[in-house]
Amino acid sequence: MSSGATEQYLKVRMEGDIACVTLARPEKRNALNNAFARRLGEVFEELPENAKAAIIDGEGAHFCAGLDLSSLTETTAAEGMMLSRIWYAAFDKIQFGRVPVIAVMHGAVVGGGLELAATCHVRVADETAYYGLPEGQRGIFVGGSGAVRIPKIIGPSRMSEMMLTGRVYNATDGQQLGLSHYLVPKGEAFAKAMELARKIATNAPLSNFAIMHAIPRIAEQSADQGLFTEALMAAISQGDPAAKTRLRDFLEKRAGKVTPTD
Ligand code: 1HE
Repeated sequence: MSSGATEQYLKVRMEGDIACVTLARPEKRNALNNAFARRLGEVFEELPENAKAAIIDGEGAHFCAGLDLSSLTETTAAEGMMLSRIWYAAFDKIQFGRVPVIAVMHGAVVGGGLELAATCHVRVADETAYYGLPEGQRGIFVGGSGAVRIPKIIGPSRMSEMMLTGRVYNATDGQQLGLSHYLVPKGEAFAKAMELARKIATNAPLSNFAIMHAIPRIAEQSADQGLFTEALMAAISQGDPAAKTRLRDFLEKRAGKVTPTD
């Protein structure tokens, strides 16, 4: 259910077949409270039919300052548990939704903001981006799926160290660690994300679905089960008419070759 109070925090627009979702609470550095997090999930559930990829960015100088800390001052343990469940549900709708999602990161990508970025399939940063998990300093713990998603990117040891010491990684470090897949000059991340989104949108929808849904699940399976799941997904995608057309296009010299980038 959408809430009038949170509508103003999220701006959604279509650029062709790309859905652009902007966190728009710059006065609080795009900090997410419960209603905001819930609405974010709903937006991804309700993406327009014609959307083939999506981009999340943040208004102002920062991507996202994480959890709105004012929402924790009076909460009980039981309410805290429910808060996490709201974030999990919302973030699942992003990671396991209908279309691949690209995060555009600049400025602070911290706490729940990093958890949100880790949920996205592709992450583009500009050189102002920095990454931190200040939960240790705030007396709390990650609660928006970061303990599951972030170690898959940087490893549990590095995540623990970040949280224990309050270490902040800059954009160059973040690129080396895999927190970003692309690092571009200041102000150019959205354009890069749009270029990538347009490329993703030209893939066969079933391939995109398999990449988003099968790869993270196979990573959780034993090798034996993972290979079985992979073979199923490969067989289903190969059987799709879109695959047959694309394979023929290549064999009959109508499709591009794989070429090195600059
Ligand atoms: C906030 C929040 C927030 C800013 N909750 N209000 N996240 C953090 O611990 C990060 C806390 N924020 C910061 O360290 C800084 O605000 C920033 C580095 C992100 C930005 O600094 P700056 O100088 O641009 O802004 P500012 O002056 O610090 O903040 C502007 C306003 O936003 C100010 O409110 P105002 O009423 O005084 O104008 C801040 O209080 C407010 N603000 N960040 C609430 N996070 C599901 S569990 C996830 C657990 C976590 O995410 S823990 C990490 C939380």
